[in-house]
Amino acid sequence: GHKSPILWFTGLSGSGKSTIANLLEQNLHKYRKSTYLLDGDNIRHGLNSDLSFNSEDRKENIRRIGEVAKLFVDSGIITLVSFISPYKADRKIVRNLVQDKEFIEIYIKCPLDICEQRDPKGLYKRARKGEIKNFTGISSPYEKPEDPEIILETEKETKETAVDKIIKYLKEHQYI
Ligand code: GGZ
Repeated sequence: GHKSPILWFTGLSGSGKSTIANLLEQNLHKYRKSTYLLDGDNIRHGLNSDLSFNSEDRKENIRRIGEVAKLFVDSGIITLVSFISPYKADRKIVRNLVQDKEFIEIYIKCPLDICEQRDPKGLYKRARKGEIKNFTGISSPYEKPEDPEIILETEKETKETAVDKIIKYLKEHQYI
């Protein structure tokens, strides 16, 4: 089988990245796999607490996260990474940091209007009022992945179905 991969989740705020990544992590533990989840809670509040949401800082955010994810992969841990990561070029840079089969891009696809309706933290509402600048989808771009390994459509499928699809992929490609 393959070495431990980076499972790179990308998508809009409110698309469901963290929900699916968390559920996937629980599921992988049933397969007795070691995992680690990098997300806003443990990175944006710590290592990257000096970074904002302008394009330059988002680029640096993803660069550092990529380097950290690479270290985890070297240690043999399945590394789940959940950030908007809006720029194609930045995701490409991370992909090129590791071996071919070690980067699995998972596009959490969900229309902006649905993400905006969900608005679990009220951030879209604040962005529309201009209280948050550079908000992805509103006042800052999101560049869709062109050729992701996996696409999950969270307005059409449950989180359980989405996780099952990832598990199926990992089995078929002999990661688990
Ligand atoms: C987008 C923002 C912003 C702006 C704060 N734009 O839904 P959330 O709250 O929990 O997830 C979003 C998170 C995005 O941080 P990332 O590190 O994933 O972004 S990136 O990969 O682009 O660097 C959102 C919150 O932070 N948030 N301000 N302006 N999301």
